[in-house]
Amino acid sequence: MSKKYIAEIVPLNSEVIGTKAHGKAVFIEEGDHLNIKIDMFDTPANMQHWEHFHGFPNGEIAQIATKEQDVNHDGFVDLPETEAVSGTTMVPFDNAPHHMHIPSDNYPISDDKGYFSYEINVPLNELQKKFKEVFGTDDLELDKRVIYVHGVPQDFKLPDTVAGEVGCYDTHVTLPIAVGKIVEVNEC
Ligand SMILES: [Cu+2]
Repeated sequence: MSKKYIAEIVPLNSEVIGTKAHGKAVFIEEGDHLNIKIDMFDTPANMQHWEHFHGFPNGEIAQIATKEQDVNHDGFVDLPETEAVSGTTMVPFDNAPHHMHIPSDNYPISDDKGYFSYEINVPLNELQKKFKEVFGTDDLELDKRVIYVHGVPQDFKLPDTVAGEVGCYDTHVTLPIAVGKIVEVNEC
């Protein structure tokens, strides 16, 4: 039996970045594969966008961040500020989600209209095995997760109060631009 999940992805930080990134994700778990399709519109154009699901390893249900999470009131909800409601970065939607290698240049690139379409078929048991190594459980619990899309251009002026460097990647790469709650849908 297959399982299907979707996420309606809504803008975050749009007032300050000047574009309302939005889109949709569809996850279909069937047999030994997880098929993932993400379509994004109106993201900052012509650049790579990190995207992942985030969540709480303890099974708490993640919620999407809103303006409320801008606890230092600098106008930006940065990556560390999302953690209170959304948990931690878990699985990347890059060219190999089952490797769970977060900092990389293997994420999708938006076109000159800010659109990108991402699709991948992930070997589910490999992803579950890696997920267990990192988080101690092989249950992805997609219905308790949220999806984030990140990234503004390097020349975009971000205040020094914006945090969230990951490895050698700076806050332009990790700034959240859109977020969506993943929900299971019953198709019968
Ligand atoms: Cu993320």
